[in-house]
Amino acid sequence: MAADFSLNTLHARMASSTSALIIVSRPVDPDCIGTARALRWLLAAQGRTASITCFFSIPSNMADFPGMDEVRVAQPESFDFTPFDLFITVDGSSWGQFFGDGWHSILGRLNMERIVNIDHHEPEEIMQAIPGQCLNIKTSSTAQVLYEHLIEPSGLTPPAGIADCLYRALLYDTRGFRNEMHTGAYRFAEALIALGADHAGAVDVNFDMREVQYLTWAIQHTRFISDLGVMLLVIDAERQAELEALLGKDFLDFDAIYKETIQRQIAGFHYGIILTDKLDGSVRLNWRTRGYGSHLAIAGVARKAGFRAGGHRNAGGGSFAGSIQDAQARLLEHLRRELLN
Ligand SMILES: [Mn+2]
Repeated sequence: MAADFSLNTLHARMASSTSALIIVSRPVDPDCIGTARALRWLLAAQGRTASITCFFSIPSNMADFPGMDEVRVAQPESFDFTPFDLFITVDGSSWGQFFGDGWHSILGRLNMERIVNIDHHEPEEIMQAIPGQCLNIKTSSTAQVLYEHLIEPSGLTPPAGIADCLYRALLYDTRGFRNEMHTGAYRFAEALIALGADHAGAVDVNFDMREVQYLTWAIQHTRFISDLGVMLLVIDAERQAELEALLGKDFLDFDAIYKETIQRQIAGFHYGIILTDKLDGSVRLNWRTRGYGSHLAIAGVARKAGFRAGGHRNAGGGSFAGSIQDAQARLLEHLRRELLN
C-alpha cells in the first residue's frame, strides 16, 4: 500500500529529525492550523522540537482560533530554512498553497528529501514530485489523517486543548458533518469529545457582520444561469474596488456564508462558481458543487478550459492565466459543452 510506504517514510523522517518546520496551507483554516498544532504537540511528546510557520497573512476569522500564537507568520523569500531538518506541509496538495506564488525558487533552497506532506485533498503536484513522502488519505480532514495514522498508533493521549483543535478542524472541513463524510469521521469525533473537545464552544459561531455584507452584495451580483444550473459570481477589477470600499482590503475573507448557504444550496443550481481577477494577469477560480446526485466534477471541465484546478471534487479552486473576460468565456463555453451535450 502506498499509504503504508509513506507512513514508514514519515516515521523514519520524524524519528531522525531534531528540528521540524510545520508549514500550513492556504486557505489558512481550522484544518491546517488544528492539524499543525496537534502535530507539533505529538512531536514534542516524542521529544522533538517543531515550530509552525504560515507564509500567508492570517485571515481575520482565524485570529481567535485556539493557540494561534503558536503560528509564526513569515515571508518565504526571507525565511531562514537552515535550522530545520524536516519540513512537514499539512493540508494542501500543491506547492503554491504552502510557499506562495514564488514556490519554485523557495523549493530550490530546500532538500526535497526532507519534505513530507500530510493531506486529504485530491493528489496533485506534490504527490507527483515526492510520491513516497506523501501521506495522502481521502478522508474528512487532514486532522483525521493525522489522528488515525500518527496520533492513535503512537499510544499518546492528546490534551483537551489539542483534541479541541482537531475537533474544530473536523467540523470545519465537513461543515458540521454535511460534506466530505468518510469512514471513521464520527468515530474520530467521538474520540475527540472523550478527550475533552468542547463541542458547544466549537459550534458557537458568531459571523462577522462583514460576512453578511458580503453575502448581500454577492447575491446581487450572482448570475443564475438556469439552463446550466450554474451560479456564477464574477469579481472583476471594478467590483473589487466596490468590495474593498465596503469591506476593506481583506474582502475575500468574508465569503463563508455565501459559499455555504448559497453556492450549493439553491434548488436547480448544482454548481457555484466564483471568478476573481487577481489583477496580475491571472484569475482565481473557486467552486462548490452539490455533493448529492450525479454532477460534473468542475476541476476536469476547468482544466479543459485552460485552468489549473485542484482541491476536492465538490469544493476546490484554481487559476487561469489571462483576462477575466477570457476566463469567464472559456469556462462557460466548456460548461455548456459538457452539460448540454
Ligand atoms: Mn482540509
